[in-house]
Amino acid sequence: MSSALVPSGLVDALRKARRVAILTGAGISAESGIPTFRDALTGLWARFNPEELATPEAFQRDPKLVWEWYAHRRELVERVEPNAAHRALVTMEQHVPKLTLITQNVDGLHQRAGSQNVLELHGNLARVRCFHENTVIPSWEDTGEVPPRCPDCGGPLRPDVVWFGENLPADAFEKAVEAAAQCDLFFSIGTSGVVEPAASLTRLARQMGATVALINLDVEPRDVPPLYQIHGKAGTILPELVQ
Ligand code: BV8
Repeated sequence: MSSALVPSGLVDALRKARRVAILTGAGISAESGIPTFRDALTGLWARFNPEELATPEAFQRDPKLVWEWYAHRRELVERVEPNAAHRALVTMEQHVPKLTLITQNVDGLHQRAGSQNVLELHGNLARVRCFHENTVIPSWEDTGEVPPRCPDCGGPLRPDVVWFGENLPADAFEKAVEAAAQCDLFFSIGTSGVVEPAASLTRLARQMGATVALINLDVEPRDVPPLYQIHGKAGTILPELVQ
């Protein structure tokens, strides 16, 4: 059933869709209390530009600062819960024959909400890996050093996220490209579409003839298929869409 928030054409497209692909960004976690990348980070980190901290060069220049930035974000993520938008995508996944959830977020909230088929294009800040060997390190001795040392090679540990200038995990991105190219219906939810190559997935879906729906706070409303632009909060719109 359509509502004032969701165009009836999009409700129909979702009902008929065989394959749905979804790209999410920081905006879908905003209502859980996690600042988006583009918002000035609050408090201690407000003076840093994320794009300057989220790089291998920043880590090599000041590993302690970068490690502590991620430790701060990890603690924040541990304190918050998935929101109604994350939960609505779990409901959608249960009713669509094939749904691929591609996220740029590193907060793990889609998995905590219960989404099963999640592709993490930019890693996950709950995981840690060796800076030299790139192996994921499940646990390490807390010697008080910041960043902690790799138990295998003694080098520094780093968050298991993709920094600017680093390649995306090839398997995840290949699957994301395949899902975007083959879907009937593509959602871009809570992303400014600035960061590549993630942003290219929305363009690919459109080029391949999918119906595309953008859900964001900074889009002009549009409901002319095959492109829908829905202005508003993901936590309000998505539950309406899947009800
Ligand atoms: C790559 C993990 C190949 C870390 C992230 C020069 C040299 C090298 C590369 C480049 C270069 N120039 C450009 C590039 C490409 C670069 C890039 O895209 N740069 C940008 C700045 C232009 N990309 C890369 O480097 C990628 N790798 O290209 O490899 C390569 C390799 C070597 C050399 C050349 C090429 C790697 C990119 C991954 C970076 N890592 N995250 C961490 O998190 O710390 S990206 C990070 O920023 C996030 O993961 C996310 O992807 C991105 C933030 O974007 P959004 O999620 O969209 O968030 P944003 O705040 O921007 O927007 C939020 C939106 O939500 C807003 O529109 C808002 O209106 C909306 N919103 C808010 N609230 C709500 C809402 N909507 C709905 N409801 C709400 N309630």
